[in-house]
Parts: sequence; C-alpha cells; structure tokens
Amino acid sequence: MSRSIELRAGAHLWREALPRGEQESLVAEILALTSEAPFYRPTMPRSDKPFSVEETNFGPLGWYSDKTGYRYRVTHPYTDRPWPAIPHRLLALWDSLGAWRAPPECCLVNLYRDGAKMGLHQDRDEDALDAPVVSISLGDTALFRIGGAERRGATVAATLNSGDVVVFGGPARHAFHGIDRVQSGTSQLVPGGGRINLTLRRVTNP
Ligand code: MD3
Ligand code: FE
Repeated sequence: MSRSIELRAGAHLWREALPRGEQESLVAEILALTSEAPFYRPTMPRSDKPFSVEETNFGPLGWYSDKTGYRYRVTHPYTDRPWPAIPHRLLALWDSLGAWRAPPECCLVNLYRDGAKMGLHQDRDEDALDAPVVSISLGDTALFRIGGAERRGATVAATLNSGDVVVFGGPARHAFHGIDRVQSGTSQLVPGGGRINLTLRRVTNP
C-alpha cells in the first residue's frame, strides 16, 4: 500500500486502504464475533457516566472502563469469557502497516450509532508505548481531530471514511485525539447504520 498522508508527525493516513468488498466481509466477521462478545456501553471513571460509544474487544487483552477506572481485562465484563481472537486479516494489516516486532494484543471495537462521539483524550493505558496504534474506519464518515502531546495545543481535523486506515507511531502515539462527530447516513456498510472503528494496540512489552 502506498500514498499515505501525514496528518502530523508520526500519524499516517492511508485512504481507502481496504476495498469495499473487504470492508463488507470484515464487518460481517466482526458482527459474527459480537454474538460471542456482545457490545456493551462503558462508563466514565468516577462519574460512572455512560460513553456514547458502544464497545467490545478481540484478542488476549480488552480495554475496559467503568467507575473504578480504565484497564485491560482478559475476559468480557458481562459474559466473563475470554475475548474472541483477533481476525487474521487484521493481524496481517498490523504486519504490513504497523511493522512492529510483536503482534497486537488488543483490537478495541468502537460502535458509533446516532450522535455518538469521543472526546479529546490520550491512549496511555499501554506499557508498550513505543508500539504504533493501527486504526481502521468502517461505515459512516467521521470528523477526527488530533493535536499534540498537550491538551491545550493546536489540533488538525481530518475526515475518516470507510476503509481508511491510520497508523499512529512515534510522537503521534502520545497525541490527544478524538471523534468530533459522525456524519449519519454517509455509508450503508454497517447494518443498522453508523460507524465501526477498530483499534489495534500492543499492550505489554514483548
Ligand atoms: C492517536 N478511537 O478507541 S481511532 C480510541 O475512531 C480512539 O474510534 C477513535 O481514539 C475512533 O481510543 C479514534 C484513531 C486513534 C486511535 C488511537 C490513537 C488515534 C490515536 C492512539 C494514539 C494517538
Ligand atoms: Fe484513543
């Protein structure tokens, strides 16, 4: 895959990295796995306020949030069973674009239905902070925002369309980022509408 756009130092966007047919089969595969690991709505540390995004995970470690804080778990919070394995094609994508020395341990699945968004934050619950994060967008177009390592700094916005893949490494790994909004109805990919984002992360140091 070629022709990436650098959104900021270390943040590389590959437009339409996944063709439509692959997007469709990937969504079907993800939704099939959610019968084993259903979507749930995490809540904010302390306030216990629900996220607008619904989540589930694949892989040995799943990211989770509730009133006691953010953490990685080896089991689904409601079924208490291990998370399903990360689909092979996502591991292959990590190898080709992430190009890191060990596989990802977490595939966080974010489901944005109507009006869901994600406030500006840093991903800092991982020990392997020199590993990149690989993000795959499916479904409706999102307005993504990324700044620097400090919350108050300047940000740049980019639209993320279905099939776009972003790799965040180097200085961008510590960047504040969020989803300002999702443009409802811009894609028919996700049954029931909305957007799915997959985030591949290495959590532990190999
Ligand atoms: C930049 N998800 O789950 S993906 C998240 O579209 C998250 O669902 C958003 O931020 C989404 O934590 C944005 C892009 C992304 C993911 C991880 C990053 C950007 C990142 C980690 C470091 C820097
Ligand atoms: Fe994030």
